[in-house]
Amino acid sequence: MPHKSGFVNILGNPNVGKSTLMNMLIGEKLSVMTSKAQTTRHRIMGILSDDDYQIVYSDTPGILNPKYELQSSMMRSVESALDDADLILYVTDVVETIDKNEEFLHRILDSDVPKIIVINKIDLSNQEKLEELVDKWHVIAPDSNIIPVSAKNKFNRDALLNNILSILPEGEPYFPKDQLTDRYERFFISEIIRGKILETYQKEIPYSVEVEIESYKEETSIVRIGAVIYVARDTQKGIIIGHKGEKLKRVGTGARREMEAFLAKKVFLEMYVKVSKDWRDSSGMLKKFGYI
Ligand SMILES: Nc1nc2c(ncn2[C@@H]2O[C@H](COP(=O)(O)OP(=O)(O)OP(=O)(O)O)[C@@H](O)[C@H]2O)c(=O)[nH]1
Ligand SMILES: [Mg+2]
Repeated sequence: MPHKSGFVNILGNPNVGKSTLMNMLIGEKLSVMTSKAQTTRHRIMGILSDDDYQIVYSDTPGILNPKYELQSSMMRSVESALDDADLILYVTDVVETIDKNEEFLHRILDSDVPKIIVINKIDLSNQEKLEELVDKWHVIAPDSNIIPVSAKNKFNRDALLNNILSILPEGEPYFPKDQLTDRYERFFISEIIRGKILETYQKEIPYSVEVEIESYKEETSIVRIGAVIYVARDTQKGIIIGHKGEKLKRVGTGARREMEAFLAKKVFLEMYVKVSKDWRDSSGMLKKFGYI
């Protein structure tokens, strides 16, 4: 069998389960998944290799109309994923209405790149409703395959994988076969903390935070990590820390546990909070954080 390889880019509206889907497909918890929209901020590659193929998935931020510079940068990474795809997985779910962000959907449907419509979260639906939804998608995207899945329950993974493989072009691998992603450990460490912040705080806070790993020292039996949590306003600092520092402590404990599982090593984590006024609109700060 000739070797197949290609870029499979995962696109869709916020919160439909793109990151959960990529993690299910590669079998690793790489990309942060939370119940809040706009969890993913960067394009993140997850590579799945076998003897006969290499699939380079890209998880991307959910599609939105940018209101500040950070969101514009998030949308640029979505645009880049439209450009270099061999195959697009357009993820929707059983909850959202089809007309959400129709304009972008039609840009995807009108492009020459092959696409698969992935209907996620079918565990929340029933047979009858799902059939209706699949019928609707057949009308909107007559040239695309439509695969219902439950990324959370790993339901229909094989059907989706086989479909992807049947469309993937022949070619040599792009990356070494044991490579899992294009990002370094530090990135995932900072994402673990950001994920805990998304889970712990409400309203504007999760969207006003960025995490920077200031130091990372690996010793024989422990990894020592120093992290800075940036917020956009003075008042947000107190909210992050919480009464007697309890909230931040909770974030730290949860993050440390997850890091220990990820690194398979004991972790000592130190964090402090810094105000960087309106960093989401500061090109200098966005550059520092790797958005531009
Ligand atoms: N019931 C159910 N929930 C799911 C499924 N897949 C994902 N979710 C949930 O949907 C929410 C969003 O999942 P994410 O994977 O973070 O979604 P996303 O599309 O990456 O979101 P953004 O990065 O914000 O654009 C989380 O609470 C997931 O647990 C599924 O198959 N069934
Ligand atoms: Mg995501």
